[in-house]
Amino acid sequence: MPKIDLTKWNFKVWGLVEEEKEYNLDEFRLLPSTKVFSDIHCVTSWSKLNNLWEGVSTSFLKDNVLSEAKFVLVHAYKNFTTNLPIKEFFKEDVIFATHHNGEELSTKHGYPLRLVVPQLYFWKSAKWVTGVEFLESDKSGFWESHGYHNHGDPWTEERYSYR
Ligand SMILES: Nc1nc2c(c(=O)[nH]1)N[C@H]1C(S)=C(S)[C@@H](COP(=O)(O)O)O[C@H]1N2
Ligand SMILES: [Mo]
Repeated sequence: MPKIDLTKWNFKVWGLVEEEKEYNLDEFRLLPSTKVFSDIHCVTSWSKLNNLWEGVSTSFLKDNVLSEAKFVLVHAYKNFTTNLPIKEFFKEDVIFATHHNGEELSTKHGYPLRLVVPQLYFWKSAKWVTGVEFLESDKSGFWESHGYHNHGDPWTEERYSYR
């Protein structure tokens, strides 16, 4: 688990955007919050149903994104990254979560902020998120460049890249 100094915590938005942005924790907490009820599917084959996530919808970034942007690379502490098509990133249930089942995230599960992408395998749900980069062409994230599937749809079992 990363040691995070909350006074220096920053959420950055860069790449194909009209304006690069940075939010400190107080600024991020002022963004409109929402709740999402969803399931977790892990590539190693467990699922955890009925999770209530609370946080900020990815849609708050939409107006700032240039039309050339087609992919998103999500960045987290310790250089963890994960990639997804912009369409998946802006699906309605995708949120930057601060709370799970009514409680603030624990450090182990991504405090102070994690992404939750319920329609894809859980490795795409980056914990300890530090920002998002908008890209024209796809760029593999950490697990995606170590043998996991680039897309990761649990319903068609897109687990590994050799598929
Ligand atoms: N920053 C970061 N996020 C991450 C990971 C990681 O190693 N680092 N692992 C991913 C994987 S493989 C899974 S299964 C889930 C686990 O989330 P949990 O610890 O809340 O169950 O986090 C995902 N997000
Ligand atoms: Mo995982």
